Amino acid sequence: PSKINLKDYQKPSFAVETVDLDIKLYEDHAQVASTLQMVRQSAGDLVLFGEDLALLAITMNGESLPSERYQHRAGKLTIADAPDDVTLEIQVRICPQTNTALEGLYMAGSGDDTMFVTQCEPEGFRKITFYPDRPDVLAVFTTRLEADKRYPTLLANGNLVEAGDVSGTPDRHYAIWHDPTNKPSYLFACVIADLDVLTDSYTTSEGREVTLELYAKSADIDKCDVGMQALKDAMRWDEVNYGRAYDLDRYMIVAVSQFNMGAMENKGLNIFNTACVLSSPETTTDARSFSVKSIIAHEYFHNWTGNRITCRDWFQLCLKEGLTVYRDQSFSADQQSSAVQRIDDVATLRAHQFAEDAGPLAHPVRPESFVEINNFYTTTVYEKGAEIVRMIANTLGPVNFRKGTDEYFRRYDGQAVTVEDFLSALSITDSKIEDFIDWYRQPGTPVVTGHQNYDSDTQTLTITLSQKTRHVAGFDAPKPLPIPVATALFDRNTGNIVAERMLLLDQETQAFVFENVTSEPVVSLLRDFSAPVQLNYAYQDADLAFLLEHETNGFNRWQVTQMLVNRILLQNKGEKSSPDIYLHALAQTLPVLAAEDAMLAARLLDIPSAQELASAIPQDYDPEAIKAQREGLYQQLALALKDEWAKLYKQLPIQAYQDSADARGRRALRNVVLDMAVTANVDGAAEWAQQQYDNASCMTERFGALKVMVNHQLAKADDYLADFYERFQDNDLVIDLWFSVQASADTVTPDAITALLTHKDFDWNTPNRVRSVVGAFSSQPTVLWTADGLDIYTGVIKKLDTANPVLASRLLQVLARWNTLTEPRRQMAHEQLLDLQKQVSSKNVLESLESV
Ligand code: HT7
Ligand code: ZN
Repeated sequence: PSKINLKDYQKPSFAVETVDLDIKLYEDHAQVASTLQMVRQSAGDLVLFGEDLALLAITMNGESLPSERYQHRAGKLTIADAPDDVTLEIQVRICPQTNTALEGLYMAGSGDDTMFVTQCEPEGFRKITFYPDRPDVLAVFTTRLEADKRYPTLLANGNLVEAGDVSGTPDRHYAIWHDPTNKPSYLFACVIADLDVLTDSYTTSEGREVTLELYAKSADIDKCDVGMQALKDAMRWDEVNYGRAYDLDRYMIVAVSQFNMGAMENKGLNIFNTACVLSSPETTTDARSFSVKSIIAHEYFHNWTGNRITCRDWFQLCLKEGLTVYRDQSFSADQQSSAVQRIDDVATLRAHQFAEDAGPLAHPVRPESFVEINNFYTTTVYEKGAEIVRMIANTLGPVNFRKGTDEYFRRYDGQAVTVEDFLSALSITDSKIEDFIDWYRQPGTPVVTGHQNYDSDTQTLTITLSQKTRHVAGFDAPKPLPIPVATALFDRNTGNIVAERMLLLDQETQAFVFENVTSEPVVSLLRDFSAPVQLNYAYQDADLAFLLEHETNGFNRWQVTQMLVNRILLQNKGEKSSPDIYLHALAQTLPVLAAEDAMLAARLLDIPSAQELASAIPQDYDPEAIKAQREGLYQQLALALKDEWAKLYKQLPIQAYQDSADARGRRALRNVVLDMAVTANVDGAAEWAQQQYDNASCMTERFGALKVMVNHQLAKADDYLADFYERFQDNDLVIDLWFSVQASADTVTPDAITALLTHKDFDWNTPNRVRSVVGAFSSQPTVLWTADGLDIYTGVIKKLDTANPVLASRLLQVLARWNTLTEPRRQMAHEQLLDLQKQVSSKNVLESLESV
């Protein structure tokens, strides 16, 4: 398959003014008729893309187009010598009923319980009809849908214009929708289904009355309130924080159980994975429910950052995704403790993005070439992209950042633009912002090293910082980047801050001098994680313990505990820190913090996952050794605070369910304490788990208890697993939890995974179910990196390669760490991957395998 390069970008030769689509759904196929009004913009052929389509007829300006007038090859239909004004009428036949790739128009569900939905980003529209399917072609769409009346719900983008019975066929009906906004084809959507709807309304700051509709299966309609409230909160938040109001009279969200990712921001008609929109206390954990709110907000925020201003080409994906993730993170930080939000965002970045940037799949936030764009919906594009926007926002400060975003919306509304355009608008108050372009171009996580020198005679403190980014093969030698390092100096005696500055490290090495420092302070660097870098500063462990006590916000306190843990677990040039200082500091902090901020207290007990630790090991990674060290430290922590667990657990009794930040914090801490207590063998702790399960007021408590029982193989674990299954067997999302708690268990075996993959409720066609076993299993490196583990894992990839290449390729990316393993695991993994290469054919999987 051929590579597409950013440098080869060319404007389309034709613009599309209007599109009329007519989609008729039948029992075993669909017929799609389209009329495109096109106008020449520049010299060149008229190019349409199409995949998996049977072309039935094509006319140009009213006349049938003979086959010698066009070329149809490799997914492209090219018409040379087209006139300047063109009306194309195209008829195709597609088969949504057998579309397991879940791109284009596809059927979800089975038997009598089916629905039809679309997924067009990035290149799914070309599986519906021939079209110039690229994000810089914007058009006004009118969509007519026709189907059997057993699908009463007919939805498409925009406003409903007309609906009625199809004359002559009493079982069929139709609806016509018109979307007045100019949009790229990747934002097209339609739904043909039998759904219930939760309706609400919202009045925008501009006085527009908007109807809000959340569509779900009737059994799920009682789980839509959280999502609806989040939508209204997001609409208000965008008006207040960015001055952006909604622009149509209707906003629809549809929940579907078979979906490749989380959700999709189609104009006025978002389509959501059920896992990312449904929420109820009895069936949804707090963590999931919180993420429902942020995903609803994310998709809503795309209406301005993505839909009204879109990407010129798919290389610019981070333009909409990085900015929108930054916006959803900021929204979520306003809904809970901002420290905990930052902790969770940084933990995700460090666990996944740093690993990606350290391995063979490293790529710039704005890639320069790809074979399959679906492979670039990565944590680098999304999360590192968001960190770049955050650095820009922090550098500008709130007032100038808002001036910059206002300018961005003013200049580019209705256009398809680039990262350079974004930076040029953001830099109206400070031209140095344009220097951030290198962050978009250069792969690899910069490593910042540093030390300090205090001179008591001159009362100056000099902090020397250096940066180095690894040279990733295939890219230019790395340049120094602008790295904002938020810094504070703490007086050792009083614990107060004596100076606070944002240091801008933009050269290879720089010295920063602080004057009038009367005694040697403790330096706190990279506060709030001011840049996505790895920091290796010459700290003493005691300084970190000091900062744990005195830092002024929860995030910075968490960050120093993580630094301490890393020093204990990961070899630092041959030396490892002793855990004593860490254990002592936590023993002092935890009891007080538990009463003040339970959620933060729970996070302070975090020990990075085995995968995250692995990502910091460049070679000779031994999964068994890492697991043993990690568990060893966890055990030491549990034992060091053994006397606390019973006290804390009693202070956190089960109460009637509440959805407040405080109640969520208490539930989170209770689950962590329960696990610690069982680990430390506290008397009666196994019974606490059973009682917590039996008396649970919500899923967070019930599932937390079940997880502890399964992970620690408590005597009654199997009985409780059976009870959980029995109680929730009709709820797919809860059964996903049942699969995942077993597949990710500390004690899982390859046989147990095989049993789950062959369970009667396992379903290869439902990505959520596949992820609940396969994704969960990949969190256990000691099992994954064995001959049997790899056999199972590569078997899954083979199975999905042609059925669902997007999912197969995403799952495959986990294996990118093979190269760092110790022998003989490394050799074994390499052989398995070479063998896999011979047995797969999708360009998605082949491209990932080539880089891996
Ligand atoms: N913009 C969307 C990205 C996306 C996607 C979503 C669902 C299914 C397949 C998909 N391919 C790409 C999601 C987002 O970032 O909001
Ligand atoms: Zn997005």
